[in-house]
Amino acid sequence: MAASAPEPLQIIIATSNPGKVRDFSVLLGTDFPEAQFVGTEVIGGMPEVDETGTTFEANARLKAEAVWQLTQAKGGYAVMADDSGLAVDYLGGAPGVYSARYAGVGASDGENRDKLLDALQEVPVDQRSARFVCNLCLILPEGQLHQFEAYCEGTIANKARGENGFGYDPVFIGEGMTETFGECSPQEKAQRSHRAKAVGLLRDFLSQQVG
Ligand code: ITT
Repeated sequence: MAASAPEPLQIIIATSNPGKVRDFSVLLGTDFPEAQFVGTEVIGGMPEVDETGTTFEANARLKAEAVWQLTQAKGGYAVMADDSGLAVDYLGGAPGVYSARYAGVGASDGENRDKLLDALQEVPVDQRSARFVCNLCLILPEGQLHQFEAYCEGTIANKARGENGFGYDPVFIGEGMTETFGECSPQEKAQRSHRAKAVGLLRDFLSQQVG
């Protein structure tokens, strides 16, 4: 009798950010024969997690562990959490892990962007370098933990441009580009973003696990 194909790994994407979900839907759509990605609805929604870490790695782990604990009643799920943000050199790496709450807890993306543009007013283009950071924390059903971190270099624009993406996309110009990520299509962002590169590392890992 022919051996049956292994079941794909079911991976819960542990985020409450709809912008990340949209990015992941472009990035995870193809090329993942080893895995199936599902939302947090399978565990009743994303829990509140206090992001008390001072690194992207620590906060990604806090989120992944909180969701992994909730899967234990059902078993069988892997979990992937994303902690990400923008590090601006002129600001000593700020907003960094505080990117989502740069203008205060509950601040909108627009308020965070305005605060950043204010902080960089009059700063010349050659001092506006920045990078997006993405740390993905994967916890396998049996509890083994793996983390993947990637970066996207760029500069901060003088004003917000474009309606696409989320967060700081309208003020971020990727290296070698003239448009902001807010002016790029989701597919163009997916060719170069920090999240795309981290997903590439995850893809390599998963294919080695199975291969
Ligand atoms: P979850 O914790 O539920 O995933 P969150 O928005 O709180 O959602 P983070 O703590 O990782 O997630 O904060 C990420 C922030 O960094 C996000 O709110 C944006 O402001 C910014 N950011 C991260 N990736 C980005 C991207 O691809 N484009 C624009 N801004 C991004």
